[in-house]
Amino acid sequence: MSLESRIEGKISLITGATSGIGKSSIKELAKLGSNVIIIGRREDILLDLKKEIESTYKVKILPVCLDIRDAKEIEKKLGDLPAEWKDVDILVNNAGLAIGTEKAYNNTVEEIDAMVDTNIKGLLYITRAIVPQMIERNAEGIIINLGSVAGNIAYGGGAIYCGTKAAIRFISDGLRIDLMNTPIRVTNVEPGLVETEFSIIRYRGDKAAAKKVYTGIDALTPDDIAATIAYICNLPKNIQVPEIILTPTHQADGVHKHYETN
Ligand code: NDP
Ligand code: 8X3
Repeated sequence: MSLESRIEGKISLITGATSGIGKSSIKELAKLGSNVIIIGRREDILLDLKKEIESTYKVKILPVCLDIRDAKEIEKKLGDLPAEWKDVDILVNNAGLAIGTEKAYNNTVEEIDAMVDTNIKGLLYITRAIVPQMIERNAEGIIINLGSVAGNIAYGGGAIYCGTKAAIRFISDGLRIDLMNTPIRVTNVEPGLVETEFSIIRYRGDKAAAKKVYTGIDALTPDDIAATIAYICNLPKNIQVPEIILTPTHQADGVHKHYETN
């Protein structure tokens, strides 16, 4: 291991680990020697990732297939973790999604529920399942929440998604205050455009429309965000990064983007 690691042997838990930023984050944390609990709904991908990461890095991976909207399933599966996996030190609340680009009042009830229940309630359910044991152990825990530039400025066609990311901003800020008297640090990571499956889901499977979002702007990669997450997790224990905004060079904020057309 060339980079000095402060998280070697620690346990990380990443939600939304089957794709994009979450998937890249497994590798970056494993590179630093952290064992990782990986959560998502697609079990086949979780099992493939376990094989791939364990054969590449000297770490253990524990796949936990669950839907973070289901509070009972979270309590059961995280409550039943094997003893050697119970002491989670690093929590990456990454799972999230946007559906559609229509006006907020035209989203279906199912779509509204999917965004609010995953992005806000799921993050809170996971947080309440993990943080108390960090406090009990007086652990130098780290909580990384995936917010977005969309949480800092609203745009039309994204009101619900932007609202959920604004909620994450305030949840992160409040949680940081709640944990001020502990060694636990809380960071809200707020990326701009990152090329992942995110837009395929937003455009309901229309891959051409999704590709257009990232064409002509040199978008961020999931590895860019994962490297930043690993950097924050590996900082000395006296340094907290309350929030970090990362955008592609040609994006100024959640609204202002410059696309090359040629
Ligand atoms: P992806 O669509 O590539 O990945 C999303 C992940 O979330 C998948 O692993 C998916 O796994 C998981 N997930 C979704 N719903 C659930 C659920 N109910 N229970 C468990 N897991 C779930 O997107 P990104 O990697 O781009 O997004 C990751 C985070 O980053 C999100 O919170 C997103 O809002 C945020 N973000 C993304 C940006 C971007 O431009 N891409 C920019 C700013 C923030 P599975 O389907 O297996 O359950
Ligand atoms: C995702 C980035 O610009 O699509 O959070 O809102 S954006």
